[in-house]
Amino acid sequence: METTQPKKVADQVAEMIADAGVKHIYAITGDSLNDLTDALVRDGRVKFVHMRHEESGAFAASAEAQLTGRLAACAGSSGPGHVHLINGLYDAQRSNAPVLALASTCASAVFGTEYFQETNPTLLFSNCNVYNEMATTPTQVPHMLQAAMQEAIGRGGVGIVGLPADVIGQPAVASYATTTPLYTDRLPEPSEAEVDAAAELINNAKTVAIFAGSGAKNAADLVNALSLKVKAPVGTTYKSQLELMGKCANYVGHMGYLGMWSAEQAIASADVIVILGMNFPYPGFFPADKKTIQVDVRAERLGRKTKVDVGVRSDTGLFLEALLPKIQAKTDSTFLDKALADYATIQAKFREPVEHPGTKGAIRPEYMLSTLDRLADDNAVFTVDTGMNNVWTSHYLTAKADRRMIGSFSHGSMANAMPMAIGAKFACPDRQVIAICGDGGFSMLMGELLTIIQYQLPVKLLVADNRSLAFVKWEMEMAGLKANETNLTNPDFGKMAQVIGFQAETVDDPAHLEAAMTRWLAAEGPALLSVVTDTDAASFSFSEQLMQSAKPGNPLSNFLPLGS
Ligand SMILES: Cc1ncc(C[n+]2csc(CCOP(=O)(O)OP(=O)(O)O)c2C)c(N)n1
Ligand SMILES: [Mg+2]
Repeated sequence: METTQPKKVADQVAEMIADAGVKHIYAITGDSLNDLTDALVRDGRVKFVHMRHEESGAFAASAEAQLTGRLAACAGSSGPGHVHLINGLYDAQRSNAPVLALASTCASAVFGTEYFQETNPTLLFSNCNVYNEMATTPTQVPHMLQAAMQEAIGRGGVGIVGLPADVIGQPAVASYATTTPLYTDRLPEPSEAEVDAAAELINNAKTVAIFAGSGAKNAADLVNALSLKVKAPVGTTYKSQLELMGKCANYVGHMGYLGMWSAEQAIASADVIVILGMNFPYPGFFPADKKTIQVDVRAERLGRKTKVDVGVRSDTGLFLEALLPKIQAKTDSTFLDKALADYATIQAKFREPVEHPGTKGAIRPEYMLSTLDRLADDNAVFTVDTGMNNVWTSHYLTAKADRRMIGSFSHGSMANAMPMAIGAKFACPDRQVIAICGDGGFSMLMGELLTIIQYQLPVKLLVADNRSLAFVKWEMEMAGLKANETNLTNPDFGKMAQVIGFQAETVDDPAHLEAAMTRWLAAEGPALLSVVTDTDAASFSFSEQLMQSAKPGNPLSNFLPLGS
């Protein structure tokens, strides 16, 4: 029996998301969102984080959800307010981050009249959601909100509810749907027949290689056990490398667009490939003439990136627990030794730009990242902008005790690092949170510097000031084009941040980098370090030939430091 209560729809929404365990909603208030803002503040359980750009709010919610595994929320007001959410929501959806997005919009009475700020959120967000509906009556709101939250949690993605201005202020309609969303710990198990089929392939193979994605992060010890038992090299995605490399003795690098040839060659030449919990965004990296086992909690992902011989819908850990007793140990380590030696060759090459850290005005970014790797906390959370920083972080960040790295790994957006650091710091106030920003990405959502100051968030911003869209410059050069329209004219970011209230400095001399970084990491409040890096640095490891033939000034690969 549904009864009308005096409280407003806005109160009901605020209560429901608080009951669902949402801790923060990242948003900018305005017009039709004002009732909700008021209700959230009166309820007091969900903190309203006042961002400077709604896109950043979606990125922040995505980061919080990825770090905690729990629902996070963002909101945008009518028209342009929620239109701004879209890029961050695409990222959350592609990252399987459970995010609730509330899009308030004009009154339902004026839909379709070209009313001021009229947009249709259901159409707008149609390609980046696990649930996407608009309530036009108060009765619908609890049902739609419950469904959006449960879908976001259950399927991992973005649940969207459109809230028109005339609905949000009306009396709420009580409903069973206001129950708290359910998190379920029960994970899918493999069938015995599937495990037997996988075991048979592995036992009959001379050589096996493992490719593990983020879906294997909670089973890293078991991945390691399998790799030790069958002498299999372990490759990862870029996204999962910090989660697995520290626990897998046979780690041979990450694979993908910017990957390492050690991992690619191992996977290309093994008799059997075991793919665990991965959905990296590239096809074409797996040889079709080999036998492949793929394990994923989501059945819909099986066979998406390569031909699969044994497809298993299962949690990786439960699969490996069932598999390991059925596996015969292998004794010949020739294949593994080659892959480990290849990885060691790459690691040795990576030392070159670290030992020759550049010149004044052109600090090698590899040196910057390797210094950061030494100095950052063992449980630091890194957020990484899209661009050359993906190359440097993938080469130089190491796992330590419990580090995490979050980026826009599937959607590939610029400007994600600073807003994600805001969400990460709210989610994990006790951990060191470091945003590794490109100068292009940093300046794209630079208003969030003010959010950081407004909340006095002790996040650490590292800006790689290479005065260019260096990644795109490299793309153009690779394609034989002239690198047009890639230069950036920047201010002294350190001085600029000081004016805003950051403990900040700019360092342009490699000799001073370590001391500056130590001061920056020791800062108690918001801190920014701008590093003037070598705009031409390009040390790639995706091709053995390219890496071995690298030379100074070669735009495709200049591993050897200029002037050495
Ligand atoms: C929102 C968005 N716009 C454009 C691109 C295309 N793009 C990818 S990387 C990149 C350059 C990034 O420059 P910067 O942040 O300075 O990083 P750098 O590569 O110089 O280290 C661009 C323009 C993108 N991925 N996302
Ligand atoms: Mg740049």
